Amino acid sequence: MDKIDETILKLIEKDYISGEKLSSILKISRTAVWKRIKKLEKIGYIIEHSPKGYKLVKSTEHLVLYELKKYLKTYWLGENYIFFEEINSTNVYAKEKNLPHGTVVLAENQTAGKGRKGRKWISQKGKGLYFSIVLKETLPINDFLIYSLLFPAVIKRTLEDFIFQKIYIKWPNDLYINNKKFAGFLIESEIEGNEISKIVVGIGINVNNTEESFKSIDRPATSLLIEEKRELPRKEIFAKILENLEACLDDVKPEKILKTVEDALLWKGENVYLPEIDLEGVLLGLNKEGGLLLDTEKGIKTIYSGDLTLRHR
Ligand code: BT5
Repeated sequence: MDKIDETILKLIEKDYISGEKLSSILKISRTAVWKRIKKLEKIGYIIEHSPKGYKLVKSTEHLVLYELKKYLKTYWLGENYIFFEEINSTNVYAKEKNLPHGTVVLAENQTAGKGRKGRKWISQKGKGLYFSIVLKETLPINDFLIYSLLFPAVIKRTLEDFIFQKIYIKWPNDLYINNKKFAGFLIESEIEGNEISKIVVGIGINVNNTEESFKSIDRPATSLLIEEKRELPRKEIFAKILENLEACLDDVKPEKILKTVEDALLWKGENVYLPEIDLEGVLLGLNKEGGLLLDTEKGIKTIYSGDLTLRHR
């Protein structure tokens, strides 16, 4: 979409406007007007064609910039916004290109969405939120864990304003409702010396995803729609997420992040297992760096990375 498309939408939003009038206002041919109307319809705008002219009936649900701007109140986060109807992976794109700090890349669909450690993220076109944020800040490597906990903490708090259910955080950064995962984070960084110089935060949230899209997923999965039994407003949710993330990134408060994660920690007090290091123990909570404390047979251990599973004794 470009400025001409946006002008067409503004004009046909209020009243019927003929192709002839649009062509004279925009100084393009009537065929060009028609082609642009067709293009807008293709991205989901519903437009009435009548003898009186064109009239916008319903805006698209797709998160094109024109729609996002109606809700977005950020200063720098998303100022550079890149939208795709479909892409392999927003993280791959954001890593490959030299994009400025605060860029947000969103796709309505991903054909090769990435999870951590070579795993896959399954997308359903137009139903979830699949986006990547580019941050070009220097950060000491030791602060990385807390920094990466900021994203699930803020998104949990934001989403809870839209839903009734409690959201749990499966350390380090999956979001769960009723013991099923509905959001995941892929945080990839570039390191120079002992500092991080670029971070790409990939976020996938099942918003209005339906059950059949989870068929190929090997673990329990859910969406906000399934849990809340109603459709949720993707545009408002997305804008609010960016707004809250920007506020927290401008003023990182480690204690607040830790408290949010600790209060929402999935499986706290339960027996968990980390297969990669063959370690089992009761999940106690977090230490000051955001590491996980486990009460094991060999005493209290702190874990800084890994994938937890629940293990009943
Ligand atoms: C994650 O990895 O959860 C990170 C997901 C990040 C996705 C975003 S979307 C935008 C950006 N662009 C990308 O290409 N990726 C990011 P991990 O913790 O490794 O979990 C992956 C596992 O979650 C899979 O092996 C499945 O078991 C499960 N899974 C896959 N898709 C899912 C979905 N839609 N909902 C719930 N679980 C899913």
